[in-house]
Amino acid sequence: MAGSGLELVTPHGPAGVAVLRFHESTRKETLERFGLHEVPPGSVHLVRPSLDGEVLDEGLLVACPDGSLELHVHGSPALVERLLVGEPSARQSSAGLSLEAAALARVPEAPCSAGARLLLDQGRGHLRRSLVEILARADASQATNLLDHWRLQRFWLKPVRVVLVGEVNAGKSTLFNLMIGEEQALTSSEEGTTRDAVQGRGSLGPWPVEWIDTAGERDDAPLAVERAGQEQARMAAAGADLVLRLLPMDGGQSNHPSPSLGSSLPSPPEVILRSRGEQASARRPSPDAGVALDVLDDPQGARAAVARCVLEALGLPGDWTRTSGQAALYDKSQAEALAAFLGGDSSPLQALLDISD
Ligand SMILES: Nc1nc2c(ncn2[C@@H]2O[C@H](COP(=O)(O)OP(=O)(O)OP(=O)(O)O)[C@@H](O)[C@H]2O)c(=O)[nH]1
Ligand SMILES: [Mg+2]
Repeated sequence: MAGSGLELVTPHGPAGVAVLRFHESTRKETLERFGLHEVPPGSVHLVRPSLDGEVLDEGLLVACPDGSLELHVHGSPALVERLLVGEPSARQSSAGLSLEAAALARVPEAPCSAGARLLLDQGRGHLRRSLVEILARADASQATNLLDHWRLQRFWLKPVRVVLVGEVNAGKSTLFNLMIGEEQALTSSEEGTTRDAVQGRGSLGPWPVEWIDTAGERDDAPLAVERAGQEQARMAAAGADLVLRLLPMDGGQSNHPSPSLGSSLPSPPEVILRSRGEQASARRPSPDAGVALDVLDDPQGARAAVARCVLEALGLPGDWTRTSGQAALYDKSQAEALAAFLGGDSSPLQALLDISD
């Protein structure tokens, strides 16, 4: 696995425990993948590695003093192989690839057809031509235009990640099922029904969305498994693009701690929603206490209200198309290189262009 950023440290073959090491250079994306931000050296975190939406196992992520991260999982060869083969940087490492080849390598991963078309265009050299022009003419407005579009179109390449949090029984799983359009999560009037985070794919207008339902919050969770689920919910929320906090109409606290896990990075934006909206006329909370949803009696209205909240909070238009054959950024490193160019340093941009087929 040399060069892919992930290697098996323990011997191949059946074992009690397998240890996989993520190279220091992939630290940031690895932490994001597990819903974590910065973690102190020597710390250990419970994680659930997943592939294409399926949770593969429960494991421990260890932050090593040298900056690398180790994943300790059960040593089943089948599991280890899936982790190695499925590792995103192993499948689509863009290191050493030209702008065109790296774009084409990502097409199978695109979460929507608009994203696939965007990548195919860059495979035909549109981004290269635009970046060459930007450098030759010191064209700040073309650079700014590409960056403005990246802010939106990045969600065609990696879905918007929306995490539902809130106290037990608030109606998170009911809302989750509504937003993905199927009964994937278990719902019940019993508190503490959801114990593991559940992921499901949906879309809002042109934007693919990864919805994540989580274990509810309560101070006196009786079982360790529920407390682990609550910790997992905090980790998922910290890695979200948007957190939706669901509170019942007739109560609930909106002042829970932010999900930053003590990181110095900013917390994701959070929007308050109120379930059991049918009680709104009887007990109307203050106008700034959140958008009321009547999920059971008016699912369509509730869905539309949540869609509006999400799009507005993230500044995403409800309708967005792109003319084919246009240049577009498709990786954060390209956006960073353009930002450096606008700040007066063109060397990262030049480095992107230096690799050709
Ligand atoms: N009347 C009414 N009931 C609702 C609404 N949304 C959810 N419920 C009911 O509230 C109960 C709890 O819903 P869940 O979706 O399981 O709640 P949860 O937040 O996922 O609960 P935990 O998994 O225990 O944290 C269920 O009986 C739902 O049918 C709503 O808008 N109105
Ligand atoms: Mg639930």
